[in-house]
Amino acid sequence: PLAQRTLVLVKPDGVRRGLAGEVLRRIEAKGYTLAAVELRHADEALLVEHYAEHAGKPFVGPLIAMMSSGPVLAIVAEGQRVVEGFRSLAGATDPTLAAPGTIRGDLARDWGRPVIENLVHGSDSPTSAEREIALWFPAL
Ligand code: DAT
Ligand code: MG
Repeated sequence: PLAQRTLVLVKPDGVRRGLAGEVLRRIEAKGYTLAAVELRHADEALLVEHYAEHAGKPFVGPLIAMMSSGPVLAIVAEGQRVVEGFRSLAGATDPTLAAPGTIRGDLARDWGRPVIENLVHGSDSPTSAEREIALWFPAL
């Protein structure tokens, strides 16, 4: 089967805490290939597009504010079933409940605003992955 790609973001909380390298390490240790890695400060327009599926939900305002509070490390990872594979590495959305052994379970917690500071984003399907990669890395 052909290789697949996914978009991973180390969110500003993760970059601020010095965990960008640890996330890259876990992606590489799992055996996926890095196709692109770039530190960038996302503007609001990009984030509104990125989170289009959540438009109108109560957490989207605070989410976009958090995501634009500092630089993110944007990563394109590649390999068979990498979309599912990275979601498995990342763990459940709520970092308080994410299983130990996962990125969120091991490295993230609730700091007073439930769920939102969960360290990483990973595309949720191959279709979302290609849409998100086109947004973040138009040249790829
Ligand atoms: P995931 O990032 O696991 O794919 P999602 O796509 O449902 O989760 O939500 C996108 C992000 O929005 C998530 O990483 C953190 C934030 N979020 C989701 N549900 C939330 C909630 N109930 N309260 C606060 N933030 C939330
Ligand atoms: Mg999602």
